[in-house]
Amino acid sequence: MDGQLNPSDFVGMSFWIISAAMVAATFFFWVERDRAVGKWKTSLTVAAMVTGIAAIHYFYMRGVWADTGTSPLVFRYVDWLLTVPLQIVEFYLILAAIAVVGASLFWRLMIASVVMLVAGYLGEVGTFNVWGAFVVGMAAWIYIIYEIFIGEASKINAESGTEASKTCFNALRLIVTVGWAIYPLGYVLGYAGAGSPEALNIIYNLADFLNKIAFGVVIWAAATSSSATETA
Ligand SMILES: *C/C=C(C)/C=C/C=C(C)/C=C/C1=C(C)CCCC1(C)C
Repeated sequence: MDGQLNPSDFVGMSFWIISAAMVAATFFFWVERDRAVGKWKTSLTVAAMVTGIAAIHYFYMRGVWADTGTSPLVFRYVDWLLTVPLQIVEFYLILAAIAVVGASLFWRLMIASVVMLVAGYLGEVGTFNVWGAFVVGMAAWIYIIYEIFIGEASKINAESGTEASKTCFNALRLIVTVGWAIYPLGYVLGYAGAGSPEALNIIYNLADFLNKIAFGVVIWAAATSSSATETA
């Protein structure tokens, strides 16, 4: 292969289109930061960091796919290891804006997200049994869901949240539950039976598009809503 993207290669084209969307989203969050009030400004900065980091990785991953026709596995996980913890930081920032939040909650969420990703990586590269690693990754994800629906994070949101912060928190936890569920689906379709790198990559790509951009849009909506002044 000559490194040129074939327009009929829909997986390759999805890398391309999402690169453009990530760049556009980064500019959007960055510029809109001016309209946000108080502590919400930092949240928009972090949203722009997430899509910005993803944009760089998407440009590169598109090249790997076009050149080799194989999954850009290492760069995918480097991207996730940078951006998923940043999204965890977002959750924490929203809670920290409304209440005094212990650092242990932050670390529990952070460690769970890293365990989830490291397990997935070791399963995908074949260091661990692919399904054993999957179970470990699922358990870590389910722990995060527990924390934001039932655990301490959910209690802080319910007790101290303002209208804007609650709407934002509730939308973000929906993304972490429903939006993030697309990833294990991609993993299963990528490795069950004969396995399919096409299915794996197209599903991961769509999931990133949704979860990184929608995540930022939810924060943007809260940051620029009139009630955001409550937490300024
Ligand atoms: C911007 C990137 C994001 C939000 C990536 C999220 C990735 C996941 C939620 C991955 C989840 C996985 C499991 C729950 C089981 C093991 C396999 C993974 C790593 C794909």
